[in-house]
Amino acid sequence: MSPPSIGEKPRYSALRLFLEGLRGQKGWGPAWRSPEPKRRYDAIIIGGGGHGLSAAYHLARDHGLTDVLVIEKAWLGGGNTGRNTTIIRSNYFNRASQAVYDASLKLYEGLSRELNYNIMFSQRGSIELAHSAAEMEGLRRVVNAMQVNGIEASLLTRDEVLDMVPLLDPRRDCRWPVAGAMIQRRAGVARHDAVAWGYARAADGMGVDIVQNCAVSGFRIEGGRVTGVETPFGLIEAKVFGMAVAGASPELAALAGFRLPLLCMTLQAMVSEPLKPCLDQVVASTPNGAYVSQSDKGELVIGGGLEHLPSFARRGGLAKTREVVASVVEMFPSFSTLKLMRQWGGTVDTSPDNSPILGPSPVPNLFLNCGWGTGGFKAIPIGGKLLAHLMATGRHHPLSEPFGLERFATGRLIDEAHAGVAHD
Ligand code: FAD
Ligand code: PYC
Repeated sequence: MSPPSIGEKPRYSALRLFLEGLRGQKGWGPAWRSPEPKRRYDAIIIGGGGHGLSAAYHLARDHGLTDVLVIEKAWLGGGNTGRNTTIIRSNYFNRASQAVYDASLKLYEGLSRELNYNIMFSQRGSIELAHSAAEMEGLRRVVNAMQVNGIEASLLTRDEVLDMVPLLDPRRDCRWPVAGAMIQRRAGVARHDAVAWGYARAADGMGVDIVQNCAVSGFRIEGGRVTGVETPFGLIEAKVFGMAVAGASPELAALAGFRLPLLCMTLQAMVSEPLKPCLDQVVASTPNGAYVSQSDKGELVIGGGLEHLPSFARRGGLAKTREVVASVVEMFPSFSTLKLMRQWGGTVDTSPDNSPILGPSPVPNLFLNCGWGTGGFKAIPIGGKLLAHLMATGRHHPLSEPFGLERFATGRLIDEAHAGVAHD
């Protein structure tokens, strides 16, 4: 059986997998092309992370715009998309945020099938712990706010939590006693690289060009509009541009002549040596500043809060690593014997209200998708869809309307500082 040509939906997948196994997996072709870019496109997206690739996919699929180029400085998904701890949930406080994140969660639920690419979405539930009656009251407010808007979430008693997560320290007099929790059962984790690769393959299949190792180093602006971007291949022109570059957003904005209200900081994560399955949910404690889940390989995937220093170093500091490990071990004493295997960081673009920026930039045909900070992996499906809508129509989709840049002037902020462990 010959390998499917690029973009062709592989049929007979199980048979193909079996046959490839017999011949040592030698028949797989690249999942997307690596074309030399043309001089001119209808649309250019800067940034080949999840949001940029999802936007390219939606431009082609939802709007029939296939003369599209994605330009990536390094490798696809090598930014925060490939560095995050993959938590997908929609337990946010404001109605506008809940609408965006829950639309994204729903898209994730069908994504493996839609892209014909296994993103390994595991809806194992996300538990947010409370350690006191006052913290329980805070969680009750979030659960109420979600239920009012028709989004599933519920409270767990102390006994229910300890039943579900037996490795938590059950003592009432320990440093972080369990008082109860909030659970969103539809929440979970997915394979981050697969999300980027799945979107890349699907977009490529519809004719989108993807170019890696190609940094945008400048904008050509004529008559107040962007007409092209400077790249190692020279100037590449287009009618409309989208920017989805996360931690590089302030730098790119400066090249286009405007400023963004974003601070870039390091968020780190780490994994332990692999263990037999022992933790069935994602467990987070915002008060304690740590969270943990178990990967399919068995490693504990651990993270904590931001390093509150502006930085572009994609490596967390030892002080924060220690703090996070201590927090996890205080909650799960039996994890204290584990070895830490790897630690890394990503540059996250945090906005003043911990909500993303989606909308037109001050340059009319350049549209923004940024400011997701510590929480944008869960939003990749919807973030791309909303950027594509902006680029194709020049107008907001109703879901992105509240997230425009102008909210920092009007004061209509969407405060999500307490929407999770790394969100403040
Ligand atoms: P990126 O994936 O960073 O993609 C941007 C791309 O733009 C990069 O590939 C970069 O190389 C490229 N680029 C930059 N400059 C240029 C240029 N000049 N020219 C061309 N290309 C350029 N979110 C969650 O929802 N759940 C989590 O559990 C979670 N955990 C996290 C844990 C850590 C440690 C980190 C760092 C982040 C975490 N996040 C989480 C946040 C999430 O990873 C990001 O919000 C999300 O991945 C952003 O996706 P993106 O596509 O916008 O950015
Ligand atoms: O968005 O759920 C999240 C998250 C947890 C840690 C970092 N981001």
